[in-house]
Amino acid sequence: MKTTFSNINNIAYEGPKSKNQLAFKHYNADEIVAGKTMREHLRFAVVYWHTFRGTGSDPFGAGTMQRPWDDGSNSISNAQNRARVAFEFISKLGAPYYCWHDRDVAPEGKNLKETNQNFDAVAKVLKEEQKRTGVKLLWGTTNAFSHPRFVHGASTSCNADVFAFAACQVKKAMEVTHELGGEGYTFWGGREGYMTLLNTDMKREQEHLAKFLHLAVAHKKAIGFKGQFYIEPKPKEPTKHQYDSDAAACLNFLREFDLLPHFKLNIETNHATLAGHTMQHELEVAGAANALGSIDANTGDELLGWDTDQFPTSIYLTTYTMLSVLKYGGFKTGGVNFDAKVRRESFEPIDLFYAHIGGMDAFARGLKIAAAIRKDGRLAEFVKNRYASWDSGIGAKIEAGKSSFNDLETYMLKKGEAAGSSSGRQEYLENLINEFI
Ligand code: XLS
Ligand code: NI
Ligand code: NI
Repeated sequence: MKTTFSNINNIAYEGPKSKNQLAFKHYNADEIVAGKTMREHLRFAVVYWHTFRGTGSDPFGAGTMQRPWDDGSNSISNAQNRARVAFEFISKLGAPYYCWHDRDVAPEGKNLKETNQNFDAVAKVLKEEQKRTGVKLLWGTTNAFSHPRFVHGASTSCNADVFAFAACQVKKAMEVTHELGGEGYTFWGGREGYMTLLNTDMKREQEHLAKFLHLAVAHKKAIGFKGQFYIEPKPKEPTKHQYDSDAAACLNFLREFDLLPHFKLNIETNHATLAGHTMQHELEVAGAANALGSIDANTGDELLGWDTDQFPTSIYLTTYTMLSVLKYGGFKTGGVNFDAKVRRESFEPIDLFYAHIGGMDAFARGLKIAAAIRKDGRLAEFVKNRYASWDSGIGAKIEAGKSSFNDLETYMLKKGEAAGSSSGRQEYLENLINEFI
C-alpha cells in the first residue's frame, strides 16, 4: 500500500559514524544507560500542533509548509486522514508518545455540541491508530486561547460565560484523554494573564483560575482519570504578563490555593529563557519542590525575544537538562515532549524527520553524558564537599534547629571571624563538564 511516507524507512540506529541523516547516531532505544533503556529514560513525544497543524505563517507572511496529505479544509475526513498520517510519521520515527490540544485534532463546530461530536469522530481514529501502532498519548490539553471568545482569557476572563465554556472544553478534553489512556493532562495559561492592569482585577482573576483548577481536580476524580496534571509556566506571550509566569510563581500559586498535591510542572526551555532563567534553573526549582513532572523540549534564539520553539540541538542544553532530570529520579509520567516547530523556511515534509531525529539524538547524547558525569562522581562530590561545614559542628546544629541568635552570637564572639571559605571553582567545573562532552 502506498502511504504518505512510503519513501522513508523506519528510522534506525546506525551509530555515531553513520553519515545518514535519516538515521539515529546516538538514540539507540534499547540501549541501557544508568539502569534503564534510553526509550524508558527519554519517553519522547511528538506534538500534534506544530508538527501537523503548523503552517509556517508569521506576522509578516503566509504559511509555507508543504503538507500534501492535508486538503486545507476543516472537514472531519481531512482531520481523520491527517491523524492517520501523523501516526505513520510518529511510528516511523520511533517516538513512543504524542501530545495534542483538542482543537489540533478536530475542528470547532457551530456550537459546543457539534464541536464535541467532531472531537469524538477524530478521537475514534486516534484510538484505532494508537492500537495499530502502539504509540501512546503522553498528555492532552485544551486550546482555550485561539478562538475570539477567549480574547480576555479563559478561566480568568471577565466574562463568566467564557469561564463556563472553557470548563466544558477542559471537561471534554480530559474525558477524551482518559478514553485514549493518556498519562497526563497539561494546563498552559494561554491568555490567562493581562495586557494592562488598568482594566484588570488581578486578585479576582487568580482566584478564578484556582477555582477552575479545583473543578478540574474534582472532575478528574469523578471520571476516575489517574493521569498526572501539569502546569506549564510561561511568563509572557500572548499576554504581557501570564499568571503562570515561572516555576517559582506556579509553585507559590499552587500552594496558596491548596492545589500543590494535584499538580506537577511541565517545564519548557524557551519559556524558561523568556522568564530570564535557564532551563536548568527552572528544573531545579521544580525538582526541589518534588514537582518536576515533564518537559517541553525546544530552544529559543539568543537574539529573538519570543517563543521561537526551535528544535533543541545544543548538547550543553540537553546535558544540563538530563543532569537535573536524573538527579530528581527521572521521568515517571512525563517525558521529553518536542514542543518545537521546523523553521518557516524548512517547508518540506522531510524536514519534520530531520528536526525530530536531531532533537532525539541531542537528548540521547545529553542523557549519556549526564549519566557518565554522575557515574564519575567528581561533580557531585565537589558540591557535597562545598557544604561540608554543615555536616558537623555549628552547621549541623543550625540545620537541626538547635541554635538561636544568642547561641550564634556566643559562638562567633569566641571565634571572632567567619573565615575558611574555599574557591567556587566555576572554571574547573566547566572544564570538568567539557571532559564529557
Ligand atoms: C505555548 C505552549 C503550548 C503548550 C500547550 O507557548 O508551549 O504549546 O505546551 O498548550
Ligand atoms: Ni509547551
Ligand atoms: Ni511554548
